[in-house]
Amino acid sequence: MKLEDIMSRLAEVARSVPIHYRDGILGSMTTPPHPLAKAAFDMFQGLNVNDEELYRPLRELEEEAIKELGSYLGGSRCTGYITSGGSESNLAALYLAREHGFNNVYYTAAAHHSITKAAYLLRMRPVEVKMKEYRMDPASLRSLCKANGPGVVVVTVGTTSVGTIDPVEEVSDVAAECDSIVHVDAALGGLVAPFVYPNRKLGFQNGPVMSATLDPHKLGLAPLPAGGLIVRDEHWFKPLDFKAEYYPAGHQVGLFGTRSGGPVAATWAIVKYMGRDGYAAQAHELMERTRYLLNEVKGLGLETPVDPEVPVVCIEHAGDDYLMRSLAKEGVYVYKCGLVPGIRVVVMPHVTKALLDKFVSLLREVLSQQR
Ligand code: 0PR
Repeated sequence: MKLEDIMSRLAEVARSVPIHYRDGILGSMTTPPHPLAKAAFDMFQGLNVNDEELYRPLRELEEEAIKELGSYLGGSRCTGYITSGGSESNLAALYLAREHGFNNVYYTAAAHHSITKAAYLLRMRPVEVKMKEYRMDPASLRSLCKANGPGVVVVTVGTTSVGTIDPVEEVSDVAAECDSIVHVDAALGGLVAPFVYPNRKLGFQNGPVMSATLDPHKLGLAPLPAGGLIVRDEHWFKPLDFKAEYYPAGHQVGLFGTRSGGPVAATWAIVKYMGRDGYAAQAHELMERTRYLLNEVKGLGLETPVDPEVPVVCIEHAGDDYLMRSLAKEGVYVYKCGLVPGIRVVVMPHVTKALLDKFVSLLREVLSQQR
């Protein structure tokens, strides 16, 4: 194929799909990456972090970035690695739990589907815990773990469907009673909740919490793919350090093989640039916009199943599929909530008040046509 034909086909595809900076992407947990993160990504994209003999300094950047992210969740000696996303982090976390002897996976219906997927892949036993107001019910966990025995309890800080936070402290207390451990899925909420609710202990401050998921490619402003698996300490991480004779260093880190230095360098650069203060300011701004949207939604006579604690707004509606498709025709893209009938908006950094206003007025129009 000729270069110009290749370029024109690529341009055609780019025009035919929605792109954040041009269109109304309101339901996705992705956002345009920061230019600094993109530059760092490009510098190291072609190098394999897993070749530690050659690229040890990249692994050091990775460990620094993980330590910083871990500190937001109350960790002080954290290790881990940059994964391809929340799904890999959750899979790796459950794998660690299993290797340390925990076979039951306690989760709620609001947990991300990557949890039940991981339990299935790892042949672990999923045990569904009841919820109260879309949050894990510690009393239900207590009776289930007394009946089924120890396991890994998965709590979510910022649920995918409705934006709630499981009661991490109470759940950790119950987990301790049951000789169980806790994995915190803070894929999205990890860069919001610690700053907006500084008095809550959402992570490693709780003894049974051994691992957490926190994704740089969601609110971290890193390019895709960049997930974060954060582990309490070296001992817990050990099963992810695999022997690999053919590598000069003789071992490799993580569930998969070659790992690009791009996501690692990008994450390190943006985490150092934003830091605790930068992410805190972003979190407060996003929650402010979230409250604005909640108010507008109420103004339309619509409801949310619960008040969200992170920037995820589920707007209840029985005709969610119709709403989603009608909005998409007008260039505004939302998702369905999943857990309850309704449409979901994620207030990501590119989702400005102007974009929210456009969404609300379109929604008003679509609803009036439906009536
Ligand atoms: N944990 C939680 C709490 C999540 O919300 C997600 C993603 C994951 C884990 C898995 O992360 P990865 O997708 O990085 O593996 N939830 C997003 C969502 O449902 C996934 C997504 C993102 C879907 C962008 C579509 C999309 O365009 O919104």
